[in-house]
Amino acid sequence: MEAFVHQRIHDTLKAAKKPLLVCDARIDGDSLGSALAVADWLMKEGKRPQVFVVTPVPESYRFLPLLHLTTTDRGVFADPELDAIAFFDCSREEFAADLLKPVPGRPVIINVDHHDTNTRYGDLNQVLADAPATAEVMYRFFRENDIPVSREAALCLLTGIYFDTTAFLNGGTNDRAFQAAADLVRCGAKSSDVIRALMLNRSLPALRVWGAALERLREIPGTGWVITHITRDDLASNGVRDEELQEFSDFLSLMVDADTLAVMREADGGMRLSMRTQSGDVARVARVLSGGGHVKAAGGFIPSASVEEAEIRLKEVVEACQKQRKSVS
Ligand SMILES: [Mn+2]
Repeated sequence: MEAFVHQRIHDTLKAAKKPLLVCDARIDGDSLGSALAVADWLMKEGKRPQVFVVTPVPESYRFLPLLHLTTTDRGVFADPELDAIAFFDCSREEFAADLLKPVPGRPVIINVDHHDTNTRYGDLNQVLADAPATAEVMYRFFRENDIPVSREAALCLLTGIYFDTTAFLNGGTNDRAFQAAADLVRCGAKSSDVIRALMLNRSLPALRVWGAALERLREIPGTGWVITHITRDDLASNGVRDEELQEFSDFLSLMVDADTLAVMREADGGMRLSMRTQSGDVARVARVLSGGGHVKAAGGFIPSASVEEAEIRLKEVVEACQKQRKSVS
């Protein structure tokens, strides 16, 4: 089935006169890398695909090729000539549905992802929950369809795999991540370029915000969870953009001697929650808190709450989930 879907997606994109590639609402190395790798192939097929991004591509991804194909113009969805729209790493159906509202024709909707919470909203769905990254799904797409992987496409796909596995450190890292990465390095992707750009080059102000969050680390009593928070003021007073903190919870989960941790960030209308676990299941907690994700890495949202209120609400949900789990096992 997997190979069959890869072929169908290949045939659809190859036949498309006006394909549109879409990155997730929160641009990250995985959705962007996957879309740009496909863009690289389609360019070589003589097409000029557009890559839709909700917000401008963050500075840290400037090393990627083909960024001139990206657009933040929602008008691209109103083009009557669109005949294929491919979503990469977009697990939330509402996000896709909202973007698709102005589409006039009936393009084929392609949905490539690795989040188990993905509802398979496309006409063609390649959702592989055991894949370490959507970029790894796309790596197999290239191999399955005998598409040559250019140096540029290899760099894009390796970026996706590095991003989602936090450079092979987090719980989502598996043999497939290493296998794909080895092959992509053979195709010319430079591993050190990706690591430096994505993982290491932190600005001093961003590290100061990390410092503030490290100082606030505390346990949620009786749950085994460790929590911290980042305020709007942390970002504003240091002149740090939200995107510079993207991997903070991944790094923290590697450093802190606790099974599960949560980072709360003040956001519009409430607290955004990023959770990581070694042996638990944060996807369950995320589902209760209007979020989603993977068993070991998930996110949620607690509306109109202060730090203290959000922490109380999180504790309630964690305890309820732990109780449920005990009664099941
Ligand atoms: Mn991903």
